[in-house]
Amino acid sequence: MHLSYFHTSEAVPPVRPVAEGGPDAAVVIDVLRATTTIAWALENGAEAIQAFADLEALETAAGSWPPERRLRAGERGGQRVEGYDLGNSPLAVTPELVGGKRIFMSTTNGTRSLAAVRQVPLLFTACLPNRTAVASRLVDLDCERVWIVGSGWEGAYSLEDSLAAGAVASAATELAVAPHRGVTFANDEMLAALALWSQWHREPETCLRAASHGQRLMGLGNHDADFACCSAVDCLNIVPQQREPGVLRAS
Ligand code: 3SL
Repeated sequence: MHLSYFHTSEAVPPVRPVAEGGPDAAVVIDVLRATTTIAWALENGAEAIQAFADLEALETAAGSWPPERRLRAGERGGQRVEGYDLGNSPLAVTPELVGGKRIFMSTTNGTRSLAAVRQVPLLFTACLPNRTAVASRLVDLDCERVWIVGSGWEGAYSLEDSLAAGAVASAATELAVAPHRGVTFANDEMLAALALWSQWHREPETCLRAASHGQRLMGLGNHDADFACCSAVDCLNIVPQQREPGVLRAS
């Protein structure tokens, strides 16, 4: 398995078909907080997450869904979009609220990263809670060229997404032993992410709090429970997977 890491949706190269050397799998990461919220929403029984880069498209799609079976989740600048059912906290997607419902979701950066790689044949989302589950799926499927894509913040690097990219790569390396073909690293960004994981793996929450987006969230109010949830490594087995364009389901 050949792993590449791209910090943001803006850094992702044009997606080519697999036959022309393009990726057969992509893993989107937005530790704080979109992909953590996606994992918990599916764990707690949401029917699917339908992700949108912009709110206008979200409104149109949500409008054609039965109101009793939909929730609209919108976040901009770390805060809930006015009038929406949900913002972007993994604590808010409780079984009582999301069970059986489709969540129409748009966030500042995470859903843009999903849009950037939606043509890749296998598309998963990862966060620290499900990083080994996702790595194990990549190994089991014998994926060859995998793009791990962070979300960053409006085009800029983010520490916490790189930490989780390193966490996924580290788990894949441990799991891809014989008879699997092992793991190689395709770019310096991937190697740097692994170094970051090796530095912080014993205290991931400290890393999330030190990161610029962690600081931004703290500036907006008390997010202690979000930090604890987003840094809880390997507590989920769920693997969110794109089943139709933009639609993620539990797998
Ligand atoms: O940038 C994003 O997509 C969000 O995850 C940011 S926040 O954590 O909801 O503020």
